[in-house]
Order: sequence, then C-alpha cells, then structure tokens
Amino acid sequence: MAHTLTEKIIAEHLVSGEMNPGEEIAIRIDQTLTQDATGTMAYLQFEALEIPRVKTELSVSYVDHNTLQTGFENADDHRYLQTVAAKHGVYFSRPGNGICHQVHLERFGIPGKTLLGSDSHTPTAGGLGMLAIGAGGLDVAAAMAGEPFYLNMPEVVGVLLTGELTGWATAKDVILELLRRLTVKGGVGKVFEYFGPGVETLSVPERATITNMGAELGATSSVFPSDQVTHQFLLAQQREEAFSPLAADADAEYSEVIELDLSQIEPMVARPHMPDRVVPVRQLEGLEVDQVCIGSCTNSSLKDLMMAAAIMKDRTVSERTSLVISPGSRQVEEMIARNGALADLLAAGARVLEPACGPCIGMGQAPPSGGVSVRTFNRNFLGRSGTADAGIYLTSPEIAAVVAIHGRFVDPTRMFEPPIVSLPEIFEVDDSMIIPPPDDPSDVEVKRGPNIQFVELREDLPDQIEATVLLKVGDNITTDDIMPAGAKILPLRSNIPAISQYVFSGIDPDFPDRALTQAPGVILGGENYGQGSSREHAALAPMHLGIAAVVAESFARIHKANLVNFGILPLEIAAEDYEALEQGDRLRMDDVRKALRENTPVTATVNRTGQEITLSYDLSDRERQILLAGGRLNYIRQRQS
Ligand code: MIC
Ligand code: SF4
Repeated sequence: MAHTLTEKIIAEHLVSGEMNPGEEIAIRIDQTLTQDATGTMAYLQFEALEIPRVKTELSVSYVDHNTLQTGFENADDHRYLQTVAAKHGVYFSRPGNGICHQVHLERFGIPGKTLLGSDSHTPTAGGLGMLAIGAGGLDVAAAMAGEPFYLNMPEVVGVLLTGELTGWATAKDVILELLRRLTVKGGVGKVFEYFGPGVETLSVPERATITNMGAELGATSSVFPSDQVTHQFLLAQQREEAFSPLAADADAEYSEVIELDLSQIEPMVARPHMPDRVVPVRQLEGLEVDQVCIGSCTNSSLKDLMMAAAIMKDRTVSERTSLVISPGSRQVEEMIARNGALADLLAAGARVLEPACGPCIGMGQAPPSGGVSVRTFNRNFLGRSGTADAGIYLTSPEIAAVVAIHGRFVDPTRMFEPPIVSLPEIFEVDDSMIIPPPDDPSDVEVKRGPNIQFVELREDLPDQIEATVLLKVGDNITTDDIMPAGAKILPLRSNIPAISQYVFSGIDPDFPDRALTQAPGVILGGENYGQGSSREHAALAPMHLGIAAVVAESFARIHKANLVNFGILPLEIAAEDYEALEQGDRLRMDDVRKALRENTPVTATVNRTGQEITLSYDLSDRERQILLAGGRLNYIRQRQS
C-alpha cells in the first residue's frame, strides 16, 4: 500500500496503537529539545523520574527565551539548566547561541527522525523532513526517560505546491495564505505534508518558515520531503552524513489535498490580534508604523537577514519607526557580521539584539501605547508584545524592511524589484557554544537557585466535585491569555506559586485570588481553548489555584494534553449549554471517577437553574487513568511501585 511520508515515519517509530486517524498511538522519540522557559520544569520533572541518563539518541537544552537578566532568576535558571544537562547526558546550547528551532535545524536535525520539543514551534524541523512535534515539558521529560510519546494518529493533509514564488512573495506568504484559508483551528488533529513540483523551489529555511507557522494552524506537525535541496542544506552545514532521501509514495492518499500555486501568492500580512487575520499587504498601504522587528524562529535565517540588509543598504530607517533585528542563531549573526550585511543594517539605523526570542515573547522592545508594530514573527496575540493596546502585524522580512524605510505600509510590488542575494555553499560552523555532556557526570553538581521550586502534586481525582465557574471566556483563548509571558512574568517559570498570581492577568486580574478563595474552580471556554504555545504553566498554575476542570466547546491539542498531565479535567460542553452558563454558577458533578472508569460522560447539575448538563470528553484509556491518578507524575509513580 502507498504511504504518505508522515505515515512512513510514524510506522517506523510506532510503539503501540493502530494508525487510524483519531486513535491514540505511541511513537518512539529519537531526539528532544527544550528551551529555558519550559525547560526548568521539564528537567525538574525528569529528575523526579530518577533516571540517571537520557535514553534518547540526542537531547538538547537551549537557552533562548529568558535572556534578559534583570534579576538573579533567569541567570539561576541558566545555571540550573547547564548543570542538570551535564548531569543527565543532555547537550547544552548556551545563551547567545540562538533560538532553539533555528539552531536545531542547522546543527542537529536529521531527516526521518522524530523530535519532541517543549515548545510549540518544534515542527520547524519538519522543513528538514523530520516528524517534529511540540509538547508540554512533562511529555518531553518522559520522552527523555525513554517513554514513548502518545498522540492521536493525525489525519495527513497533502499540500500540493505547484509553480514558483515570484517578485516579493516569500515562504512567509505561503503559510499566511494557508492561515487565511484555514484559520487558527484549521489544522487541529492534522499533519500538513507538502508535496508536488513546487517543493524543490523552496530552500530548507524557507520550508522551515512554513512548517514553523503550521503551529498557528493548530496542526500537530508539518513536514517536507527530504530531497536534493535538503542534501545541499546539510552539505552547507557540513553535516552531509545526516542526509537521506525521503518522500511520500507517488500514489499516497491524503485525507484532503490543498492546492497552492506558488506563482499566485502575493505579499501578505496578518493583522492584530490573530495570525489568521490575513490580507494582502496592498490593502494596508499607508498605515503608519512605529516599530519593525525582524527575527524569531519563523524568519531569521541567513537569507532572511541578508534580504533585509540588501533592502536597507544605503537607506535609513524612517524617523517615525524603530527597527529591531534579532538574528536566529549565532551562525547567522556571525555570517552577516563577516559578509557586511550586519554593517549595512547598522548603517541604516537598526538596533541589533542578541540571537534569541527577544521581542517575540515580550522580552523587551515593547511598542509604544496604541502602537503599530510590524514583525516577522508568528504570533500577534493581544498583549503578547508587552503593550496591552499595541497592534502587531505579521509579515515577511522583505516587507518588514520596506516598511521600516518608509515608516508606513507600502506594497513594493509595482515600485521596484526585490534584491537578489547569493548564499555561500558552505556555512560557518562553530559549535563551541554547544557543550556536550561529559561521559562521566559523577563530579557534576546540579545548582539550584532560590527561585527554583519543585511543583506540588495533586491527590487522586475525587468522586464528587462541586466547583464554581470562576471565569467565562470566548473562542480561541490562547495560552498567552491564560498564562502571560513577557519580561516580568517569564522569570517566574520555575516558581509555580509565584507565577500563578498572573493567571489570566490580562483578562481578569482578580482571577488568582478568586480561584484560591473559592477553590475548587472551573474555567468555562469556547472553541479551541488553549491554542498557541506548549507552556505547561497554563495548566500547572491553574492546578496550583485549585482548578478542577476546564469546560470548553473544544480544546487545542497540546494544552489538552497538559491539562491531563496535571490532573485537570478537560470536559467538552455543547454550544447551547455554554451559552446558558454564567460566571459564578456552581456545578455539582457526581460519580466522576465511575464515569471516567467507564468512559461515559460526566453529568453536572447547575445550582442556579437546577438543570443537568452533559459534559463529554475525548480521552484515551491511558489519559483517563492519568486523570484518575491526579496527574501523570502520580500515574508514572503508581505504575513503578
Ligand atoms: C511561544 O512562542 O509562545 C513560546 C514562548 O515559545 C512558547 C513556549 C513557552 O511559553 O515557553 C511555545 O511556543 O510553546
Ligand atoms: Fe521564541 Fe517566538 Fe519562536 Fe516562541 S515563537 S520559540 S518565543 S522566537
């Protein structure tokens, strides 16, 4: 039988389950990655599993998010991460070496392998033909301990690429076009597999821009074949041995095929405050812009920055606009420093930051009040930039550079041709900022600062839950809404009691106090609850605040898994019942354990109306066991004893 590339990689890694879409399967994980903002929790949890050395082929710990050191917290986290990596056989990519996804693509990715990362943009490595998936830190900790990764077998959607990009159209516009068509929930439960004659016209970093932002579709992953272009990329990275050709069978069947003629793509932009609010750039012509940021794991490859530099060369940033550049990796930064592109950017007035996530996660460079910020990033959620009323527009580096010169949106299509940049055949490779783990770690002492607090665990799931609806929110609530990031809150990622004081702080600052005084509580949400990042803090902190269940019309994949991992029931509610419930209502749920054991819906009585509502769920046998045990760490421990 003919297979898609996704099916081939899954089949090769299948540990249990049948490959029928929607059914739970378990796959072996070859590689893991963590970043510092989720990594501290992941390694604390790994330590709790008491496994001396990681069992993966390769595990890498990156420091790229919390690089602003305004107090001891982030520096303590970095030191903990470095020492715990050395102790347990993990490579450590030092702060300053670059963004995890960019560095992993350059230095570690291998076509055909599986990669699990505690960051939702882990699918970036799909640009290299890996099956790369984002997950919560605990799932990554379990993978490092040699446990398989459990997921629902995705549907495989084929994206047939024909033609070739022309003029100012870029890979960013390909994925923005898909977001325009499919929306931020269009990819839930799916892997997007690219195929067809257009594939070979895209370089690996361009493919990675597309697979990176597949996360914004809510997709489980996105993957490109491994071909001649992949071979060339690995050669340039001096890693030719990692190459193997991979593709779907010619007559493979996709659950659905989406056709994209690359020659028809035009420059696009996602307007505030969702990545799917996409329109052609020409529609925004004239809109004045306060800030332009070029960088992030979506768009900060060598070509991206060289294009921006070529456009800016001999020009000056508009006096109305501040231009900020954050290279994706030290390799990229060093190469633009040596080839003169960095000098061109500096001469044009760019403000250059270290290679890290930076403004993408609100680590500095917040725009002015009510400001318009044009960014080459992947997310433009309200408040994520650090300025509550700023509007973020997502676009390509090319358009961002043009905008920076003019201080307003311009569609360059009819004005001038984009510059042509040539890339070297061999890239500069220097892995001196990646520390390999020692063979014998017995001398390594794991160093913890006062901000690093291990997390308390939940008791077994009670049989009867009486809980208050503490908050009612709408559709597409993001993990940035639930557990905001930014320079002030991120340093508390390894301190759950402290960070939980910020849960829903952008929506309802009284939420944490109300939750603690009225526990147990319920959060009521609409569709696609928990979209966006993989941060398990969006489940861990609500757990600390006594949240027993999230009742929503539907859930985003990673967040739902995180809720299960921390013993919070992800219950589904019908649209009319969602409408009828009000904040402050009390719900009584009886025989919850029995329902979960028997895989039957939970019935809740609403005190205000006396009405009974049915709360269903879509959980595997294993997930129900985890919930009964009060979370995954309890579950693993109970199975070990
Ligand atoms: C993000 O882009 O939102 C983050 C910050 O990289 C998160 C991870 C985190 O919250 O630490 C993600 O995408 O998973
Ligand atoms: Fe970092 Fe932004 Fe990429 Fe998240 S999306 S990994 S914050 S650059």
